Amino acid sequence: MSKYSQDVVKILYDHQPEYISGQMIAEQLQISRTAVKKIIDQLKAEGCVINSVNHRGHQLEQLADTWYPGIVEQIVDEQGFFKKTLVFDTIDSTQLAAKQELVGNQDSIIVLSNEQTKGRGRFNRFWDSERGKGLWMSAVFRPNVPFSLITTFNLFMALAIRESIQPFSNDKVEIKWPNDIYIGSKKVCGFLTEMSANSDGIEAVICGIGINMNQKADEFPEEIAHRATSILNHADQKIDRYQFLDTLLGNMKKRYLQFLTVPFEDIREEYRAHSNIWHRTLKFTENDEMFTGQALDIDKDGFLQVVDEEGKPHRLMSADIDL
Ligand code: BT5
Repeated sequence: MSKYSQDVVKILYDHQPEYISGQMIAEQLQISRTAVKKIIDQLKAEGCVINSVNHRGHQLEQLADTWYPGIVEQIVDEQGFFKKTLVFDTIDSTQLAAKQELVGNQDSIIVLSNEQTKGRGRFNRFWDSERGKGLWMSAVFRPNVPFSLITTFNLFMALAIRESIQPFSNDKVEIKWPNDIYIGSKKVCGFLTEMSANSDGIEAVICGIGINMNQKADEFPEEIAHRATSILNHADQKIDRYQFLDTLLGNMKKRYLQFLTVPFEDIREEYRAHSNIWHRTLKFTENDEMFTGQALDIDKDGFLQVVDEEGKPHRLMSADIDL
């Protein structure tokens, strides 16, 4: 791919919905019109929908299913919260890249990749991260708060992710405490929060988010097909990844500032109302112990209050729940 293709796609993006002539692009980049035409043909071949009309030029209608770094950076910059953006075509895990990148600085960072070859969930479980189908992202935050508060960070992020997916889905989007977002009985997103600390306290909080955006129902690997879904499966049209990223970053910023300023208690009712675990018998696994029970409530510190079949109460900070 030509080294100018990132510039050309950015120029087309900035001119939306107007047409821009090949001549003008050529002049801006100081390359030939033939070179511009070649790059535009390449962009079309990789999936960008570009209308090219004689005497008018080119108009970008839709971007390809890929992250163009210049456009991602612009969206992140306009949100005015994250200071650094890394975009990969392929990587083992955005979470690992984020952890490397946070050392020796105080930056808040966004890491995105078109695909992950070793995407990971909790307890080192695999996370299916196919090229061009989802949003595979890690976000580094720098909260200056005591350790004890960090447990509620996840709960604020759950609300941010849920409310970002909802406008794109025709069906109800719900939180499955503590780490999943569901549509109906299937998982559309898994996220995890990790912490890096040093002798001064919390160095960073790293939130890894995997969201299935555009997989068709038959495109998931067999082992997860029965319990995974994508937003597309609940929408009338393909999800515009850039519009989705913009929405998500906006909500993450809003919820993060809320996390810094109000206790979980203030959003507890909202969290409860958007959760899918109440009034049903569930299987819980906590530290290799399995039991059946019902979730009764979430307390002001974000712990789940559960009663098992024998009537014994449990207060859970984290667990796996089978719906
Ligand atoms: C999670 O773990 O749900 C957290 C997943 C976090 C992934 C993001 S992507 C960006 C960043 N970089 C990474 O390497 N990770 C983060 P957990 O609750 O442990 O769920 C893992 C389980 O979900 C697996 O054992 C599968 O059963 C299932 N699973 C795997 N891939 C899936 C997918 N794409 N959609 C739905 N379910 C999936």
